[in-house]
Amino acid sequence: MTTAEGDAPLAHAAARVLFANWTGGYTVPSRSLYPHQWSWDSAFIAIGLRHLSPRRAQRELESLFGAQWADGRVPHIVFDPATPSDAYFPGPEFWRHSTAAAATTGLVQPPVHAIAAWETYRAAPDEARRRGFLPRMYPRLVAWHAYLTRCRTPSTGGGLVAIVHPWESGMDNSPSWDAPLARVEPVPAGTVQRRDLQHAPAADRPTDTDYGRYVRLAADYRDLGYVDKLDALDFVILDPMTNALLAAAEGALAEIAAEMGADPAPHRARSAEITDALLTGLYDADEGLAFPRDVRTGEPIHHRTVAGLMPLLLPGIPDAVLQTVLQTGLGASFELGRTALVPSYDLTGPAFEPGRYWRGPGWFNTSWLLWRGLVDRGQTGVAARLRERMLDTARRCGFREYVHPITGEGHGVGDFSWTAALTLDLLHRRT
Ligand code: 9WN
Repeated sequence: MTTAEGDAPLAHAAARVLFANWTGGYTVPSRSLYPHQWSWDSAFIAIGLRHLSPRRAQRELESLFGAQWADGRVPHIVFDPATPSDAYFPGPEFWRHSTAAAATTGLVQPPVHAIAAWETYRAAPDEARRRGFLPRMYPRLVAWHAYLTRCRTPSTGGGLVAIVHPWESGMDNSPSWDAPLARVEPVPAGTVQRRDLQHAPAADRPTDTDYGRYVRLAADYRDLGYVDKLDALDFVILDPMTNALLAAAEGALAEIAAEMGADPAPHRARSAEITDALLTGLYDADEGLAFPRDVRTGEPIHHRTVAGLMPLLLPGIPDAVLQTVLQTGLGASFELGRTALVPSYDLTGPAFEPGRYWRGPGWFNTSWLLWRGLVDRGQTGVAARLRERMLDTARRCGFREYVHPITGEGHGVGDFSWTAALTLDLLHRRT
């Protein structure tokens, strides 16, 4: 796989970011704002890194799974012991948990890892076989998905897995979480140390009140010993992106199992099960997209966000659903392929803010996931347009964390790893 000649400067610039953010065993999302290893970031990073160094991409995932808990969960942050513990808040002292490998948080992030492992393997199968990459990763990936199924499936959730904190959605500040968060008492202002505001403008980041609520929820979960007593937690949500990714990741596990001579059938069956549960429990045919469901109230949360388009990732999506969700994506709320990046929140919605963290800006990872879903579902025309817009934006924004969805103006930090990694992947893969 090679990039076209004219794209060489962009490919080199992306590689420079990934090399600068490589720590020796994994890649930090950002040297300033996020100086540790993040779970779903590492999966996206591996997807790009495999084009530069398949071995580093393998190590990226192996290093994350080296901090996997005994119960199978893959922590959302693995703390770098060499980085001062107050460089990021909440740091290791707050979470109070260490595995044999490192101090970690007790939360998780969306399960993109099996997809990343399969793509990483396919970039250099011989090297991967020599290093025993799949035999090492497969049981760990199985244990990770088993944790979600065993511990995160609420009895009233129709078989879907739940998240217990906005940070677990990856779309931390989404308007979808406003109503469930309103039930949460923020910790007193003085207990939150906003390290993030030293690196990004306050207008791009969550408010102090929301931060106080994030910290309260995390402290409550920690004080329960990170035991998933789903009845005792305030924030328990069935999120469409998490579940669509789990269905797609089970599809990737089926490919990995087949490659290793193991039985792929249980993974295909699980993927189909989650797909059915998502279409029954979260998809709204009249609105043309999926909504999260609040397990505490049993009600859907009617905000139109990019997560609602993620049924496009489902390997077994029925054609009628595919066409409907695609029309929603192309419509006024998301303008898919016509904006700089796919907006994280409805362009016409009441809570739309084009510069604030997950309340409107476009992000490379969610846009890439939709691109990838469209390619896999054979929607190559729309996928090609989306890819062109993403590459234009990457050329102009300096690998920023997120951008104004229409103008492409950069927000958040620069030299952000998954922006660089996914740009590189787009350059290497024609639609
Ligand atoms: C909390 C690292 C992470 C991403 C998330 C993004 C942001 C952290 C924060 O940064 O979250 O996990 O401090 O805001 O929302 O998706 O994984 O890049």
